[in-house]
Amino acid sequence: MSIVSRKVLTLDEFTIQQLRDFPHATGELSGLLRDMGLAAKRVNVEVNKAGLVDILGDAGAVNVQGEDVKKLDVFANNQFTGVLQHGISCAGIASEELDDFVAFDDAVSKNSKYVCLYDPLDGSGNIDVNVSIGTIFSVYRRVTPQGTPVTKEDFLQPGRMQVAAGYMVYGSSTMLVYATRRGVNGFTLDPSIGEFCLSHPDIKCPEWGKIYSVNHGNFFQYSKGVQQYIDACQRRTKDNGGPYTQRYIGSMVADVHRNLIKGGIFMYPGTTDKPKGKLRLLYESNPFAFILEVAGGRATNGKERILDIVPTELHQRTPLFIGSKGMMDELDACMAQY
Ligand code: P6P
Repeated sequence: MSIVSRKVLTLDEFTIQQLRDFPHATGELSGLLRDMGLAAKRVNVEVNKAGLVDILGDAGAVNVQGEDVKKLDVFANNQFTGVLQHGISCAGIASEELDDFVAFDDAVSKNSKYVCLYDPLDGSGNIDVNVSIGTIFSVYRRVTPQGTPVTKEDFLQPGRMQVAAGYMVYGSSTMLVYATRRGVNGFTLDPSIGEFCLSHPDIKCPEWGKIYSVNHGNFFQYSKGVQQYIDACQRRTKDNGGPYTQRYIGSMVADVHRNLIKGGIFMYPGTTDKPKGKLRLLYESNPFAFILEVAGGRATNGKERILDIVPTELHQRTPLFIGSKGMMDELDACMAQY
């Protein structure tokens, strides 16, 4: 019998194959995910050129093609907003780059059943030192009637209502990882064919890990419980499940992606200066919380499950503790003592 080479599925093929298992699905969510993949490929091209900004011109300049050079995060925002607005699956968006949400007003979009929220380019401050950066996105079914313009109510849903969430990491390779309730799957961009290919099927977060990620510079601004947990991480030895390694590169997508794959915990706690922390609930913490929970991990704000928080405003912040279940349970035990 001839040996059939293992078929590597592209993102498009994978999302279409998922439809085969759900014959009643309209394919809108699959279409939205493919749209996000298309925009990510365009963003990836520009991110990879970022180091040439002196040659290609910085934001505000006019490049050799006579085009206005935009800041990369503005460019990224325009790419994601554009593909969703011109697709058939999304009725409106909210973005870290925009003060308010955008209701798409054409008839096709108004009749779509999903809304999407994203941080189009998280960690963009790391671009000039060539550290991995990323895009983070979240998808909800709208709660207002199809055919009408979306309202803020469609965006202020608790994270447990997400139908999908994902991220792209523009690093040594470019990956797209997304979760639905059926599982978490990772795709790596193959530049030779310009397609995201299934490279990490059915990702599970290890129940334990040895990596803890936190900004030690804020240590003395953290609560006693957080300080206690960090201290316990540092005291781990080979005789009690350690030694642990501290890894924190200041780019949430890269830090959380690594901990998802290898096991670990990522913390952005509240501080005395910023009690709510720095990270946004709707388009940073919620998407990652959904992904980690589907993969078997946990995510809290130090007191409650991130996905249960009922949002009150688009850009609200939250402390975030996320990662391997065993490590999160241990953190809870520390926090409960104080
Ligand atoms: P700090 C990037 O600016 C970001 O939003 C996240 O990607 C990252 O985890 C965090 O901020 C780093 O913040 O205060 O530790 O430099």
